[in-house]
Amino acid sequence: MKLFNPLVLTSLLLGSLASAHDYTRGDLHIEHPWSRELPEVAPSLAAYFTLENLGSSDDQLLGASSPIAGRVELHEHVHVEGRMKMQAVSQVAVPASGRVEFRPMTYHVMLFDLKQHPKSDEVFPLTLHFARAGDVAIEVTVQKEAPSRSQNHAH
Ligand SMILES: [Cu+2]
Repeated sequence: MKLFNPLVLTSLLLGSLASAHDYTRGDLHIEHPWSRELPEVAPSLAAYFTLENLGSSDDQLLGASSPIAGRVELHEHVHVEGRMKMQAVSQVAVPASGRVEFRPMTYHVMLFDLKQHPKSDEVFPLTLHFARAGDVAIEVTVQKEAPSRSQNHAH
């Protein structure tokens, strides 16, 4: 007798939602949060999205948290002596009428001490902490490849 596996169903449903998704809180718009699928042994993972501030007041992303990670940091990539390395930053400015891209080789949210390794087409919760907009809960879609530009700006 074959039992239907509810995990498969969940994954199919999430898969159909895995195209562009976005969030709005006040003047703040968060586009298509995503993360690349990584092997189980990966010690950390990175989350990416685009922040758009449609208002006339500056905001700052101060940090983030997730139930799947023991520690979450905001990171940027910098050139140091001709090599790219990443380093933690205490905040990322989201200026009025401005747009900040979190994508590979620029800003990213870095999750450490992982309690789960989400697979492609699954989502995991992430809460972004903003100085003005407050806490915004989003879901990060895990995908095998980086989203295309058109997917990123599908709205
Ligand atoms: Cu990093």
